[in-house]
Amino acid sequence: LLIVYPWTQRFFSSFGNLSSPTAIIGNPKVRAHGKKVLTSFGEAVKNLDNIKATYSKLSELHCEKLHVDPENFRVLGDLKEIWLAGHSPPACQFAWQKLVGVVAHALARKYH
Ligand code: HNI
Repeated sequence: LLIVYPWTQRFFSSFGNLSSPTAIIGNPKVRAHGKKVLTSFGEAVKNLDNIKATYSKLSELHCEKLHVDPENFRVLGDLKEIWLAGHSPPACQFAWQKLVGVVAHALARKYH
């Protein structure tokens, strides 16, 4: 996300050196954050029947504190999908597409 859509770097000014793809890939804060984001996708899978409540605090954070354009949620999901396309069967990619839609919608909830 930070490499393909460099304008997203403005949200991560506290992460230190994001000056090149190598710097981004080697940045421990970026790696730790990526783990947090993927962990939250895991929470979504465990709570599909209660996704809005599960993502309520995160939606508040991204909407009211960070003011992240919700379009970026889908962008992040699409990038992960591109990665998956080279590493998993079509059924897995379809499931991921569905999950990204659910998570992006739940994250964007506080914007409405
Ligand atoms: Ni996001 C923090 C999950 C998309 C910018 N984000 C988080 C945290 C989780 C998370 C989890 C950690 C919260 C905490 O520490 O309490 N973010 C997600 C998920 C998606 C997503 C599941 C997408 C589907 N976040 C985005 C996007 C941007 C974004 C697209 C910006 C372009 N997120 C942030 C920023 C933070 C953040 C900025 C705070 C980082 C920090 O630690 O300062």
